[in-house]
Formats: sequence, C-alpha cells, structure tokens
Amino acid sequence: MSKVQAPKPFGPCPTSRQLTWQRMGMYSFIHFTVNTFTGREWGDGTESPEIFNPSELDCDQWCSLLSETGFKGVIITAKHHDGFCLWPSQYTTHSVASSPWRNGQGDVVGELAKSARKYGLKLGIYLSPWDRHEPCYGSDAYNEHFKNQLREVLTNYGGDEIFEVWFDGACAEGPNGRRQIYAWDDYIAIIRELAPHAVIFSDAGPDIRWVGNEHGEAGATCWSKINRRDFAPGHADTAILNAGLINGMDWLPPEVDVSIRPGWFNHPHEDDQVHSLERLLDIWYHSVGRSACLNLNLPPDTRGLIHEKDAIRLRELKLVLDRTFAVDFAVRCSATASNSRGNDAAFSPSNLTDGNSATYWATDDDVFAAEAIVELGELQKVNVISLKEHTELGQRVATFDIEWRDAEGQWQRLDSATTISFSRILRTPTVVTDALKLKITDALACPCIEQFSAHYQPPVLVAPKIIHDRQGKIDWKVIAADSELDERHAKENAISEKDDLWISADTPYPHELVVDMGTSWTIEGFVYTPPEDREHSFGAVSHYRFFVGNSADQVNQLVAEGSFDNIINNPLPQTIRLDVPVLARYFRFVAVESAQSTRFACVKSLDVMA
Ligand code: FUL
Repeated sequence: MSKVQAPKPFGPCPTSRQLTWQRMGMYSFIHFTVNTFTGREWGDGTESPEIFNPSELDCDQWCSLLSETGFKGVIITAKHHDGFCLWPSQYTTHSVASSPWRNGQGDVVGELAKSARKYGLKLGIYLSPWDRHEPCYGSDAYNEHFKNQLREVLTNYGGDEIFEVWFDGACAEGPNGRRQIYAWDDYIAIIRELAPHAVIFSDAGPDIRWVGNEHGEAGATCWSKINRRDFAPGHADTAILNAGLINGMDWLPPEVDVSIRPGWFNHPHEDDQVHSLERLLDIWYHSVGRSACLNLNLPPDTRGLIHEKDAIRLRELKLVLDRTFAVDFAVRCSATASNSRGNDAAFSPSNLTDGNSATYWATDDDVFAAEAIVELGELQKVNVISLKEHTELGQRVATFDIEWRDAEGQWQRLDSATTISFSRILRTPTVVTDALKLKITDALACPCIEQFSAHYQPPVLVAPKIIHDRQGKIDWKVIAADSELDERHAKENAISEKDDLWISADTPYPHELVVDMGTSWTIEGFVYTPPEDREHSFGAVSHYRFFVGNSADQVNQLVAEGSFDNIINNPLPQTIRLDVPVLARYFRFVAVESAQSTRFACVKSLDVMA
C-alpha cells in the first residue's frame, strides 16, 4: 500500500457505464429500412410495407464481418423517421409484419440480436422519436406509443445486454402537420429500468453526446465534458459538441457517427463512393484517437447484405490498424519523470509503460507542468504516439508536446497537441529514435497519465483519383437569377467548376435560377450541391421545384419537386431523378424553402444528368 494519497478526482468523472462504453472504441451503425428500397435518405412515412423485401438478408453476414474486423457492437435503426418498424411491433401494423419478407413472419431486430450474441457483439437500438407515419404523432398519445415501443424492443431483445440507445435530434412535423413535444425524462427512465447498462446517446446525453457533424471528426481539442443544462436533443451548439468545454460540469464524451459511404442508407449508385482507406484511417484517428467512440455506418443493400466493396474496405482498415498497433515499442521500457507524486512507486513514471490500465504516473498536487522520458532501449522507427489519461479521476491535461531524441542526443519537437482524456492517438512524422518525451505544458490539475505507447504505421497505398470531365457544361449560361449580393457570389458560380457559391438576394423565398444549356439534352435528373462550409450552410435549400422548357421565356414544365433530406447535418450533393426523362434546352431551379429559415439561398453547384 502506498503511503502517499492518490490525487483527488478533478471535475466530472465517467460513470462505470460510460467507461465500459468508452473501452469499446469502435462499433457499427446499420441503417436499413424502406429507404433502402426507395433510394431516399428520409422516408416520409407513406411508403408501403410491400416494398420491404430483402432477397438474402443475413445478419450473420453482418456480424461475422464486424467481429472479424474489430467492431465491438452493432446499432440497428429499429425505426427510422419513416416509422417503419424492423420488428413486428404490437403497436403498429407499419412494420415487417406487413411486408412480403419472410411472408410477414420476419424480425430483423430479433435476427440481429441473435446473431450479435453468436459473434460476441453487443446490441444497440436506434429508435427515431420523429415518426412521419404514426397518426397520433404530435399529441400526448404519441409519447405513450413511443414509450410502449421502447419497452417492447428493450424487453424483447435482451435489455440487460443492450449497450446503447440512440436518440436522433432530427424532429419535425408528423403526418398531420403537428410537432411532438417529447417526454425525454420518461424515455430515459424506461431505458434505465430495462437496459441498465446502456448508454443513452443524444445531443445532450445523458451519457454520450453527438460530435456535432456527420463527417467523422471529433475536435483536435476534445474535452469529454460539457454543460448538459445548456443543451437539449436537437438543440445544441455544434462547435461545443465537437470540442467539449474545458470547464464543463458534466462528463459527456462524444460518439462520432459517420457512414462508410456518402449516404446513411445504401444506394447502389454510391457503390463506387465507399470511403477510401486513407479517409477511413483519418476518421479512425479523429474519433478513437480523440477520445470518442467511432460508430461507423455500414448500410445493407436490397439483398440485405453488407456490400462486398464495404467489406473489403473494413478488412483493409483492420489490416493497417493491426500492423500499426501489434507492437508497442514503449511497453516495459524504463521511464523517468521531472516530478513523481511523493516520490512514491505507486505513482512512478514506469506506470506509463507497464501495460496496466489500473496504474498511472501522477505528479504532486501543485505540479501542472511536467515531463516524462521513455527510453526505448534501441533505435525504433516511430510515427504514432498513443496516450491515455486515468479518466477515473477526470480529464486534466490541456496542452502537451511530444519530443524525440536525435542521433546527437538533442531533444527535438515531434508534435504539439491539446487534450488527452481516455485516448489520444497522434500520427507524427516518422523518426528513428531511442527515446521519447511527453512534455505536459499545461493541466487543470496534477496530471494522471495511464499509458504512453509508441508505434509505427506502415505507408498506406493511396488509390489513384479519377477526375470526371463535365462534358457540355462549357456552353451553359445563367439567363436569370435574383440579384446576387456581390460579384464573389455571382449567379455563374452555380454552374462553374469552381468552388465558389451563388448566393441569392437577401429577400424572402422563393429564389430561382434559369439556365440555358446551349443545346437540348435528354435530362434524367439533376444534382443540387449545397454549401458545405458552416458559414454558408444557412443558405442550404430544403424544398425545391425543377422546371424545364425549350424557349428562354417559357421554362414552365414542372418535372420534379420535393425536399432534400438531412441536408444540414450531411451536406451532400442531392441527386434527384426525374420520373420520366425529358428533352429540353433550359432548366429552372426554384429554391422554395430554406433549411434553416434564412432569407437567402446558396448553391454550390447545379448539374444535370443527361
Ligand atoms: C440523422 C438522421 O436524420 C439521419 O437520417 C441519420 O439517421 C443520422 C445518423 O442521424 O440525424
């Protein structure tokens, strides 16, 4: 027993439920519903259950792939915004029970629960509070309905074993135009009762938070804490969600949810857009490596299988991570420090390299800046450094440097970073060295560091990029548009190859653009690319109308109208296919409604598919 007192916990600390979740590191999202069969990202609730008919659904294919490639759990969209239930709910007929799949006898959630158990994966449930089908949505009765469904899934599919319940912030009108006021406290109480080990995800926790974007990136500074009282599901500052708060009062670490493809649901035309290995590695280092968990979405296709291309990418990711982390050059190496708590062996720097997560190096209470040197014993090639704070005692380190010892014995800086928390994994330039130094330059309380590891990631071959030639666009002309703000945001930007935007006049909607394509094309559809940057995302368009015509003053034939789904959180190019292709020289894009209630509209680009 040590004679020196251990440091006192500092600020909010994780619960054991949160720690168990954090140790999982990576798990997967499965987005699957009627959208898989309609090609949409948000179903509107009018889809017939008849269309849900996967030809070869096999949860064992999903789970064996996931466990083989290092995933620890799987979260299924038991019900997405369209209201279609992947289990035969006794509270609605809008479910698999009304579909032709397995003659209405099937149960996707049940099959997944069984298969997950078989492959050693934990099960998570996504149950969308927003329900665009349920007639009672928007009334007190809906809260009862939702609670019944919650009880039903948590009871039928192994409550005790469920590791996460995922609450979506997306909320709008239901089928009768009413919005719901959700009974969050009741929902949470039901989960605590029936799934006591599950963490609850939302913009505001209570256990884990959304990371503020859907492109796979926790902040380079990432505090595991925020102030929950300032947020509610669907109402949170995305910058704070991303970086957390240095003095946050609640322990609420982020989950990075991101799809392996552009959309959340499988669309065959995205089979060639599965993220590259390079991109997946970035996502991994910017999530697991920034003290978040990674929830990577793998959407099954209409067969009910995870596509071969997605599977290959997961195996590649696993290979690189295995090669990188199989060897830790620092493990069991000797370590010294500028300060070690009470000079007591219990808090010695050798705890950094003992491979034991119960021990840590700590300094005296009044020491907030300190350094530890790890002697590697021989020259090693290093380009990845992995650190862990002993988060049972809170998050403390604010800034630090990593240094390496060169051939002349001089210390050189390898990297500087902010925040560590549960895990900080840095990719650095490659150095060959026999010693490394962790130099903590600022902390909120005496640092308590559990682990220092050094690795080498072999080079990853980058696939060649294919540049598409946008044939024909050269002769296009914008012949009408409402006046632009200034030259930088000119209407021509909407059809140019450049990154610039068209920003309409700052007057009430609608706004429109009329384009002369120079010659007639058989138009099969169009693509609206919204602004991707935060500043302009306010100009994203949510509802559109698309007209064509064959003379400049009569572009009046309405060939498509509708809404762009999930455009704020996932600002992807929106591809709209016409029901029937049409031959025309002119098109008119009308921005009918703004996604964020602004007056102006923004277009990064408009393309037609011909
Ligand atoms: C969002 C939803 O609107 C998307 O469709 C998707 O489910 C994503 C994970 O969360 O808020």
